[in-house]
Amino acid sequence: STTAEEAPTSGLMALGLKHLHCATNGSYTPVSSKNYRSLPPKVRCMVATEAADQIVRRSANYQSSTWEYNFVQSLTSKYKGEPYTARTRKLKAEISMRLANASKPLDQLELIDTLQRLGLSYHFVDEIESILKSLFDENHIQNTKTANDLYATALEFRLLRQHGYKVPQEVFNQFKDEQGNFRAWLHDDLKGMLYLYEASYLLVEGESILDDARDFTAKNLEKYVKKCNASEYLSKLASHALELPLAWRMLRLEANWFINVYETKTDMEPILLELAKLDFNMVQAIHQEDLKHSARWWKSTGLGEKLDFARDRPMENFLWTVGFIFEPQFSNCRRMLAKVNSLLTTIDDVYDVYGTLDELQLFTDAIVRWDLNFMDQLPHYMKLCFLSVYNSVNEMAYDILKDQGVDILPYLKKAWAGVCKSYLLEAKWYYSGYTPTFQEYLDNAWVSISGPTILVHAYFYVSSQTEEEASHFIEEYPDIIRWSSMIFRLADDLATSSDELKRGDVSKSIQCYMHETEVSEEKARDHIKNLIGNTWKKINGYRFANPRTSQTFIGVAMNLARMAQCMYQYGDGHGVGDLETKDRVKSILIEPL
Ligand code: 0FV
Ligand code: MN
Ligand code: MN
Ligand code: MN
Ligand code: MN
Repeated sequence: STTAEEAPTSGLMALGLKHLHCATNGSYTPVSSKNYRSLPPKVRCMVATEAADQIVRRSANYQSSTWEYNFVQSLTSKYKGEPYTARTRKLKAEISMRLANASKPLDQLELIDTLQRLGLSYHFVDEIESILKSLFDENHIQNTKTANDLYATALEFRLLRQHGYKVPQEVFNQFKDEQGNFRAWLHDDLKGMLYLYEASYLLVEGESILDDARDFTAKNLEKYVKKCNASEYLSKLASHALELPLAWRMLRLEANWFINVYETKTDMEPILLELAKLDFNMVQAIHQEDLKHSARWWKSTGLGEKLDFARDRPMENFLWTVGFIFEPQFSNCRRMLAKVNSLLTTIDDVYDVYGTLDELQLFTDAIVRWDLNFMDQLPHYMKLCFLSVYNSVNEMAYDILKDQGVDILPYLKKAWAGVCKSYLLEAKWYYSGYTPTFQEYLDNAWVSISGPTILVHAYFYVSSQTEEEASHFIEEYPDIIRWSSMIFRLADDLATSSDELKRGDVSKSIQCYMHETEVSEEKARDHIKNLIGNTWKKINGYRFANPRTSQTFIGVAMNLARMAQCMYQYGDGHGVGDLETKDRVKSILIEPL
């Protein structure tokens, strides 16, 4: 695999240039220096050989934070304490009874589905597990004659697969005719079609029945959505599903959306709605405290004020953590990950926007050695970055050492060294005007998106393990880390690479693919979208193949991919922050239901 040390250092480095910097705003600045002639045409930069204080650096012109510090600190919620916990206890007990006493499996499955969509299933983990296990053990889905009921089959299939039971895709063969086409009468079964569509996203590589099912249902649902009354319950679910399937959606946002839709359902159950709203608001109250804590920490670092070139995004960085893991008991994990996200966002801008290649090399060395002695070589702004990473990460390692008796510092250091080396390699590519092959790019880019760094930190905060288990698991990053980071990377490139290239940045997946295959940008984007779909199949496969791996951790890894698809659904929701992100912050973190 590619490492920073092997990075191409030809081009500029060979010219012996000390400082090479792009003009601000990514605008083209003609350079008269005679050294310019041998630069690759893609590098449109200004050469500054004079003193360091005359360096002209790139700028991303990021807007300042949308959210005032004082506003964040003023957030409060009344959904705390006894009257609310007592009420939820009562409602939960009633719903548990219902789960146990439902007379037919289909009733149980429908209740489980509704609980999941309302964001409530984490309260009923054991009950749901035992229901699904017994349905799986008795081979219910194949023994029941549900030949006419696509809806029931698809629902059971999806729920079982979501919970790690690999029921065979062949259960859908009964809905196909002799030619292998889905039967004609299914076109009128909209509910069945919708449920088959959602179920088809639980596929693994090579499952062509499910691939076909997705194409077939997508096509028909699209027709349906166009001609139907958009306010109907089923229409709402269908157009929502076509936009992004359930399996790819960020859990909290989906719960918030579904609670509002469920309220309009004619035969909705008030007890479920009441618990859903109450629980959402109580969880939001906990998230608000985590957010306030994270924002205070970010302010205390001073990085947002001192580093003008970098994104100042405490709210967005925290929102990601709610996407990664929302359950109330994981406050520590969210607070820790908000720090990791903020440090990564800042340092990513150091490498992509502000730093000179010489500086970046020094910074990478300091991180790789994890050595304070390297500090005095760094420019002032990098001292701030280095020491804040060094202190924060050492403190995280200390927390785990104290609480679990395991020394995780080697793994955390390795994760930071890895991401910084991958950042440096991209910087070298950029400054030398080099366009990597698509594969060469991806081999580095799943690391440079920061997914592995985030997930390594998360791993130790969501599952407790012995030193041996930990080293075994994390020594070679398990595939799930690679796949979910890959989705993160591809989703990010789809949304951010246009701006990145305008201001001056390395070619991203779309450009590398276009360069290599000479296809149009549209074709390249389609290719990337397909790749995202295929990578999800690998994630699904990983889950079925590794039932003993911490399910919480696998959940976080999947949520990383989901959160990326959410954040970049309509553009750069992280960097530009005031798109849909603003509404999402409001509905998840600010406004109770
Ligand atoms: C994405 O920005 C970004 F901010 C990252 C990867 C760092 C922090 C991660 C989280 C907040 C979850 P950008 O598009 O600039 O990333 P690349 O890798 O394309 O430079
Ligand atoms: Mn700033
Ligand atoms: Mn960047
Ligand atoms: Mn970057
Ligand atoms: Mn990007």
